[in-house]
Amino acid sequence: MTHKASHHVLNTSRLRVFVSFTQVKRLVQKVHSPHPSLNTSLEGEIQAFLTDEDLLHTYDDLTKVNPVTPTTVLKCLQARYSVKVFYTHAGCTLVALNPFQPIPDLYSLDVMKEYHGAPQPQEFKPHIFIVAEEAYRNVQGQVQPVNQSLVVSGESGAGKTWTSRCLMKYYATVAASSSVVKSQDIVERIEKRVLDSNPIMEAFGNACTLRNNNSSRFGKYIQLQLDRCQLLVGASVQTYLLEKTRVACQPASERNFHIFYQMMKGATDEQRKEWKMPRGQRFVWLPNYEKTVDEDCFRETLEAMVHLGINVERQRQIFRILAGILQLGNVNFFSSTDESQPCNLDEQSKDFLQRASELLCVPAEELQACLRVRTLKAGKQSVFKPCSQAECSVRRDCLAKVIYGHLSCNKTVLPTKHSNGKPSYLFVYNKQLFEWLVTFINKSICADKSMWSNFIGVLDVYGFECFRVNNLEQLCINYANEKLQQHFVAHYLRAQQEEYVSEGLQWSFVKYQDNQSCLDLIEGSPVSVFSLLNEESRLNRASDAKTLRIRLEKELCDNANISWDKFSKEPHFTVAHYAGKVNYQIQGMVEKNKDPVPPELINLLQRSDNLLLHQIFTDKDADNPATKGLSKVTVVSKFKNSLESLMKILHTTTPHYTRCIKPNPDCKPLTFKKEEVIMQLEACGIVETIHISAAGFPIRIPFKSFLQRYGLIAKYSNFNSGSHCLDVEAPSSDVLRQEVEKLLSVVLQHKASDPSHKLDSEKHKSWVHCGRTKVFLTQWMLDLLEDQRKKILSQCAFSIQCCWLRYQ
Ligand code: AOV
Ligand code: MG
Repeated sequence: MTHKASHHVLNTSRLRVFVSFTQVKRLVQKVHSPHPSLNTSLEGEIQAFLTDEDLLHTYDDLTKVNPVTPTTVLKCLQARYSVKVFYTHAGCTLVALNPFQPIPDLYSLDVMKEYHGAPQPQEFKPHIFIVAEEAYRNVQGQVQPVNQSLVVSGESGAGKTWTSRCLMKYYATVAASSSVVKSQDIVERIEKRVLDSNPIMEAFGNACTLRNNNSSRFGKYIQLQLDRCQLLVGASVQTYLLEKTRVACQPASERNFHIFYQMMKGATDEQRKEWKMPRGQRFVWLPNYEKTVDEDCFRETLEAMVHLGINVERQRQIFRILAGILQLGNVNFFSSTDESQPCNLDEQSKDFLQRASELLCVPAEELQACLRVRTLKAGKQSVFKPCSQAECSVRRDCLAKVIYGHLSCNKTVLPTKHSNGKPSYLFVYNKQLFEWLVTFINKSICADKSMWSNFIGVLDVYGFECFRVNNLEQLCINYANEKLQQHFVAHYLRAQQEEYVSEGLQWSFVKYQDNQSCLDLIEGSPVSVFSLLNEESRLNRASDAKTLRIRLEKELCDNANISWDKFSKEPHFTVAHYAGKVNYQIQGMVEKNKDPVPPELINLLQRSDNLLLHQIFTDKDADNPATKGLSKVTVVSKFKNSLESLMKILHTTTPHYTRCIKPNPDCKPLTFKKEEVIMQLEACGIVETIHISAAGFPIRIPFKSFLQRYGLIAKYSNFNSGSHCLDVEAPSSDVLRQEVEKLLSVVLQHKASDPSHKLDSEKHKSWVHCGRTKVFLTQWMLDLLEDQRKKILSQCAFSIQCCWLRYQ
């Protein structure tokens, strides 16, 4: 064949031919908009004429892209995005591209039913509902029931919270039980309550940031509790480190938590009066008030509160507290000319302080005194020392944070090492208005342990963040993302490869990026960023930022993940995270880690006439640091411990990973920026995942369990000359292995006899492999086995019925 300019070279995996350009164009158009009269064989022929590039958008699994490189994967995702296909499998993970625009009917009830009802949902177009359904079917596992975790990851604004909501809606629909819960005279179906927990938690825990208008400022792991019939009977929520500094300090161009804006925008005239918020009143702690975001929906939050049983009186107490916080933000202090005297307040500030005191139900003079004067105890005597202007502002902010962040008492017990070497237990308090709500929500939706047998957990944490200025909050957020990445690497990449080798499978190792050294840098022992930060927090030095910077540089210089810009004036350090480099400011980090609360403030709040405030701050427990004042446990220690418990739970479940990708930094609808996407693909190791998955077997079942479940196929199958009973109790792995191989050959023979399926007997080796102790299967092979098992069971049921009728 000679090459002519007017002809086009088509290179497909199936054939390589020369055809005229117009011919190709016509065919391509036909495939892209198939005509009803186009019969399938013609469609098949056309497919054969198309280049790999033309077909890219049809690859529903990235493992089909050939060769798998970051560029080909990127092209495939881009091609799919351009035809509005947002989900693509990447072997064992699902990649979800954010459309940044509602897509009609993508998540409708009918679509849910379709995926739920399908015998093989995997054969349908990739969708988050496939992941949901797979986990749902896995709970009543092929081998044994097992808890499932749906881990949704991705950077800020990628779509994690959206995806988690979709997952929860799916289960609330397909696993709906008829159970109702009654509290506070409200009878509500449990599914509704579970879903209603979202708007409340998002109102109090989400905010508009530079990266996402509805950015989660806390992490959450929600366990959906299922009974033996697989019905949703309850749920429980665990939350992680709320970024409470946002209450009193919002980064430039960002906003405070949604709830404050919802109140301001949705209040009735009567409420405005009660909350002392006249129309037009501006609050310092409500920046970017003009910006409208979809989440400013007060009505929805209120309705959800009612459904969950937060009665009107409780709601009143909550909103008065929130209004009090806002008033506090407008109080300014001015240095006194006489240093021995407390700072002054101008008339306006006095007015706001008065309003705050009324809303928080504490005496105004005492509130003023607490903010301006420090009480020092010297033996039995008290010495009073006026605070500087800066100290007064810190105290004001601290009061706001302690209220928003310490309004509930949620006690966790953590094992610690006692000085005598024996473990002792330390009480850690996560007290937050938010936590109070979470505790309340849990009471409202959690089922009794006797009612549920398994759970499906949905994990949605804050995504990786890199701002111009990053501090302790970003360090914690990015550390959480490192932990999740490690779980992913350990679970899918490392474990899979190691198991192949130990089971004797032919396997060439795929190199992947292990983030252990970054985690060692952050949390390792004996020396790490966290350990040095904790030590500096304990030592209480005046020049903490400077000494911390010197110590970090000296003691962590061996770790390649940390670096410094020698010319920077501000003390800082740079960490090379798996998702990119982040520069952290050291100034203020030690103080944030200590999170100190002046005892005078706690003392004041204990005397509040607001029942909710009073109740929390007068907790009788002697160990309660809210009542004692200073908490000895640092922020990073608490966070590390809570993440470790999360990891323990994740390790006991079967994980399903969804990687959300943010296709452009400006959250523009249907806009795909290659540079943005490729960075995310590389950071999360998607290419390595595809390499391993393409050659891998996601399902592995020990020989004995395999024979116990599928042995009946060999016994009852027509393909077995003379029914063959498999020896499940065979003593050695070798014998069991032979039995498994026999069974597999029966299954494949059976399939080969099916005229609608062409079976390449050589190819079956790529679907199944017997290791030393386990069978390794692709999803396709597992579905085939399940299918045959089901058929045999229904045949058996039919025969039994016939026998019974005859017997009658
Ligand atoms: P995140 O949870 O990953 O960020 P979100 O789930 O809040 O991100 O998604 C950001 C925004 O993208 C949402 O508010 C929606 O407007 C839009 N979006 C996401 N997924 C979809 C979808 N499938 N269809 C339509 N719009 C979508 V952060 O919480 O910041 O890490 O801390
Ligand atoms: Mg989120």
